[in-house]
Amino acid sequence: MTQTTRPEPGRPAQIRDGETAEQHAAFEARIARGEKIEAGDWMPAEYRRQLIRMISQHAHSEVVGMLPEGEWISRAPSLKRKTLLMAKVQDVAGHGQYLYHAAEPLGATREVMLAALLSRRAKYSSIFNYPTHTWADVGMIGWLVDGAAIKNQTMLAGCSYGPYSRAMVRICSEETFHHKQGKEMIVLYAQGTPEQRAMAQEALNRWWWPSLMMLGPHDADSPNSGVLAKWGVKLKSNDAVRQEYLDEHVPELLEAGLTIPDPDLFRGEDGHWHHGPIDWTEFWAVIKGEQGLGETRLGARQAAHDEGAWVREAMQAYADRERRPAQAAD
Ligand code: FAQ
Repeated sequence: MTQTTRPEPGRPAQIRDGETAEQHAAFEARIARGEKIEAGDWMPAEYRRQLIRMISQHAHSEVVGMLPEGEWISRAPSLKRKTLLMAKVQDVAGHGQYLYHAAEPLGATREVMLAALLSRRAKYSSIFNYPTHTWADVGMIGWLVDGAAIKNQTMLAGCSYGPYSRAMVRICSEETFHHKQGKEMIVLYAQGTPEQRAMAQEALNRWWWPSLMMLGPHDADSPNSGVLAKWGVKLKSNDAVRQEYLDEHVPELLEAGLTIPDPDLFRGEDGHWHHGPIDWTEFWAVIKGEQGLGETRLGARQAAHDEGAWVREAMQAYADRERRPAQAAD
């Protein structure tokens, strides 16, 4: 859809063939005034490309994100926990829908986006390639993963692209419920029997570092951040969001009586919590599917896609019939 052109000297790389500096200036003035950009408005090709990349990857993350917790629906320890988890997983399916809808008017069809996921050309969040070993992982995903997602998405709710921003408002309000149910569960286990305490601590040991990684590489290693910040999509950097996540979650986890598995963690004189070095080798290996459950997750998505073929065919047949001009009864 977009063409990569060699930038002329003095011409910003984001101005593509067929676009003018005046169009860019008018577009950036709209963003500076706090206006939302809607799907039918003029936008730079690079803004469109970045939004499709980011929103489709976000949608894929929601869809793949149903798998680690979905595995536990049939093994939930009580009716209450089962109904909460079913509601959460259904919400997450809905989040995927809102997000695909936000990307579609930009020119990305659902078929193309799903094909990119299934052929491993599109990414989805690294966090969902980690396994869920015990029921406490379900609680820890709610507390940490939804907690990190909310920090990132509250920021994105203010982004310049209207459909994404509005989807984020609704998604964040639902995720706040997911976050609370996870935290409530882990706090209970952390104060429970020795077995429950051990289960909660082991889950924290597994999810702590991946939850820090899911907010993206350090700012110096984040190639997309510059243009996304310039055009009002990312209002905070990866490290700034990670800092907010840390400052909220570290005191709460400690208060729950849990030990954070980072010997270098400390609270600085600046009042902020600072973590030790993150293993970015693991992060990239997990994203590439060289480590973790990437193949298992995509295998499950492929199977669901294949098994759903008859539903897509039936819907297409219905849509075709509805589009046909009314025929005479005879
Ligand atoms: N995993 O230049 P940056 C959830 C890639 S939703 C995989 O910093 P950017 C709900 C990145 O794509 C969780 N890849 O990239 C839930 C780029 O590669 P590319 C998902 C990652 O876009 C909870 C490269 O690294 N949330 O959890 C990751 O400026 C519980 C360089 O990075 C969203 O998608 C990663 N973690 O910043 C569901 C939010 N991080 O594409 C179920 C929207 C980076 O150039 C249960 N997305 N990469 O080939 C964003 O805010 C941004 O895309 C970031 C990354 C912040 C994730």
